[in-house]
Amino acid sequence: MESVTATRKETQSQAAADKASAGPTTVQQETDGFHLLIDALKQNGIDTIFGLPGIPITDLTRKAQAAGLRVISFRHEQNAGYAASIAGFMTQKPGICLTVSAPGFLNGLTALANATTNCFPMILISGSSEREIVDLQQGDYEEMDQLAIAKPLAKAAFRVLHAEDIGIGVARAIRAAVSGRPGGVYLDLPAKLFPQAVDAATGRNSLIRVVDPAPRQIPSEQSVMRAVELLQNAKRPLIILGKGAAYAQADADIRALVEKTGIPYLPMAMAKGLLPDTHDLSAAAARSYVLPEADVVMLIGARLNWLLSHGKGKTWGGASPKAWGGQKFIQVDISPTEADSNVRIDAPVVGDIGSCVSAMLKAVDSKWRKPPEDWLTAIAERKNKNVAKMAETLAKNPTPMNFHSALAVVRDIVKANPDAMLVNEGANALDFTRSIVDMYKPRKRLDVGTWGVMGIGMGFSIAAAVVSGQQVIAVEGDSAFGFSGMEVETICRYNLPVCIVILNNNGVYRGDEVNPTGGADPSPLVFVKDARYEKLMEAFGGVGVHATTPAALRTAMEEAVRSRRPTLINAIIDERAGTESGRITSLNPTAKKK
Ligand code: OXT
Ligand code: ADP
Ligand code: MG
Repeated sequence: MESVTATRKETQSQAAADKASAGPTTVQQETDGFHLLIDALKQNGIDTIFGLPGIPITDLTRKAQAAGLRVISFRHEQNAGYAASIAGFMTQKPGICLTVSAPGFLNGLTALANATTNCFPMILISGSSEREIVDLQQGDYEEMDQLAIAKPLAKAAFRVLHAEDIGIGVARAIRAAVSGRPGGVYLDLPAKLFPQAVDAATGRNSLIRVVDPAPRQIPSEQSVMRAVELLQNAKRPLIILGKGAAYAQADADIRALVEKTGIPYLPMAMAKGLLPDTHDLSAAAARSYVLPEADVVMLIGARLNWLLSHGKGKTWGGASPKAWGGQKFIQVDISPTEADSNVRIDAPVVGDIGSCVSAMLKAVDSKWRKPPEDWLTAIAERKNKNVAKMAETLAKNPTPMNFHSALAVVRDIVKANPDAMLVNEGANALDFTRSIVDMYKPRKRLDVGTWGVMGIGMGFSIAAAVVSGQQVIAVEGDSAFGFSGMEVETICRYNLPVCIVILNNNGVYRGDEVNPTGGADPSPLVFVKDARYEKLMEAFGGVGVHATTPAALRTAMEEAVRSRRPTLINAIIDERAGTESGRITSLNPTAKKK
């Protein structure tokens, strides 16, 4: 097949020679680094690049667009990086982020590290400066040894020096990003590589269409039987679904396993909706009851990290912060080294979640006994009590609005639009949304993830809209929004159906703190009071709404969903409504000296 972007070029020396001999013109088919990279990505099903142009990749962005790739151009590389990473999570294909050298590369690097931490497949492709000058530290334009810097933060890092090796470089990057435990990969492309000419046929032949980039990893039969036996003999079993389970796209089998075994489950934040949050077996509203009470816990694509209190301590019924609670654990994970990282894993099941869950389903036969009724009843009691308490709080209509009264509206809008993507960041804005807004379908909730990182908001929203084509609702703390707020211009430029709801309480956690010295500077935790964030959206042609009541918020959200226009709703929340760090106040070190 002819390379779609191969250049037909008459070499200068050949042309000169032909002229001199006045003989017939010899034409040679050539391609170059620019086109080989584009062809390599296209051959591997990559259809979108998230990036920011400049030396040495400006022309690459133009040529990629000309070759039919979608190039989404951002205002800051960090947001392009977050977009790429979440596109990877949504599609199981590595999301591509393209940046310039040194500062652009560093701007993208936080997102790459975050992708690796969260097990999202992405490839950060950065142009870099001249190797011989960089290596002798002679002060090149944007000089930096980017490969060395990326290595400890990426799952893998590669550099390509010759255009003929681009195919191999891209293939290696794709395999590294998506096989086994997914992660972030860095691909370093020095400026000189792009214009390197290569004979078109040689170039074509150097490209690789990666076959089976994320091969299934079948668990051993013994590990499956060990796990199923442990579950069957449990008196108080619990399943915890993590974002690895959401990533695996084994939705029907996961649901069947929960329903066939009849075991209650707890979804981690980004696994919400894997089964509808309204499912009878969801124990989300009884979290603090089920964790210490369960006797056998099966983790599917979830790590026993800080979000699960490392599997020990009070949360799990342990007597002291380091004490184990006595549960037995089953861990289904693709990484063989994850087991025993925090507490003993009695039954590791190592493999891809699709294969593991389907093997377990086969092992759960007609003789399967559902969990004891008293366990299910005890959970239902806790759950109903919490749900009723929540319903009471949500029904209140205080002035000014608080998180609950605003989120009651978001909850209704999401319920009415279950295909909408929900992006969520902040502290209180995050934690309240997680427990109030039910999700109904898999991979619809995208949030701060393993690092609790602020700044994912607009990047995730843009990728969610571009990849899914669905309406996006971004529920943002006012501080959280500030990290990526300038991307509202990007949202307007590409006319994306993104509705941003800022839960604006005038600050980080709360807006009512004051400078203890009585000085003129404000507290480090507060912002300009009554800031009119909606005007930022209006500046670029989108819809801005200032909403001070749940009714106004509802009308604005309904209109945003109906029109699919870029919309920013500045929802004014009582500045005294939040708590320090939301639900994770206990992680704040407290000073010994008062
Ligand atoms: O069982 P109990 O009784 O305990 O009740 C639980 C459930 O059973 C119940 N529940 C329900 N009840 C009724 N109905 C339903 N449906 C229901 N569902 C659940 O509700 C409770 C709570 O349930 P949950 O949430 O499941 O349980 P819990 O105990 O909270 O779970 C524990 C965790 C750890 C799993 C959970 O809390 C969690 O996932 N937390 C994530 C926390 C997180 O990541 N936070 C973000 C980071 S905070 C901080 O770092 C911030 N910074 C610093 C910063 C960061 N992060 N990044 C960068 C780059 N720079 C700086 C900053 C600057 S946040 C922040 C900005 C904050 O200001 P904003 O203005 O943006 O935000 P506001 O705070 O709004 O002002
Ligand atoms: P959460 O934050 O939701 O608890 P984590 O990010 O801690 O989830 O855990 C995700 C886990 O899922 C990781 O340990 C990762 O190795 C695993 N994982 C990711 N994809 C797959 C897959 N396809 N099959 C099996 N395990 C996977
Ligand atoms: Mg706030």
